[in-house]
Amino acid sequence: MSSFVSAQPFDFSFDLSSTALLVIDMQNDFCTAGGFGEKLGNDISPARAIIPTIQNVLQHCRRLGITVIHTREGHLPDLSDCPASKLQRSQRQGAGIGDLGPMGRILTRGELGHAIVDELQPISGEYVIDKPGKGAFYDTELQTLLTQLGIRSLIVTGVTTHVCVHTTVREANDRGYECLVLEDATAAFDIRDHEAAIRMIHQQGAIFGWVSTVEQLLSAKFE
Ligand code: TIU
Repeated sequence: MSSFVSAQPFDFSFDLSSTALLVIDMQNDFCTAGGFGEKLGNDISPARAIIPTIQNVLQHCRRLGITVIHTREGHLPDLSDCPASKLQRSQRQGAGIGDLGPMGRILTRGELGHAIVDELQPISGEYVIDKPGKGAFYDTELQTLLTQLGIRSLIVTGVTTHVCVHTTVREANDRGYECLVLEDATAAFDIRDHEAAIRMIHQQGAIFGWVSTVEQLLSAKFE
């Protein structure tokens, strides 16, 4: 069934069966005090604020039967998948990857900080992609999964708009996927980064994606 969402810069059309909802990095490390995001020097409240909004989107997509894919940024316990450059900059910023924090080792797989927040826990039948980088395609099985599922369009939510959301949408666009970013279901720690990132996506005639609100998605027309 084809669907049309009113979006910037023009309507986004997609087919339910070939669309996936991406929920990017809604983990304690970015959304909870003491995690990687806060230790980097950020106010994490914008990330927490979108949790109920994403719950709403998840509920809607689950009802429609849309494929749901969650991602988590984090590294293997031995940090063998963490480039030295990333490790050094995290340490310099007081958020050393692998160091012990209030929720276990920072940005490390298996730790509480790495877990998706309680409110957005995946349910049976949903996918979780663990990624060592900012983009969800780099060094992950996401491309293979999307090919197997016949996915062509992505509805994108999560954090942070200018870092992991942007990198993932850019990677997806280059691979031929059409991406709709929900501006009120994504967040950056600083509103200026969020607003600039959102504008960059849809300018130049949807140069690498479309942007709509959750309300616009919920009002999508089906044909
Ligand atoms: N620091 C920051 O804005 N973001 C990240 O490090 N990762 C994600 O965006 N998930």
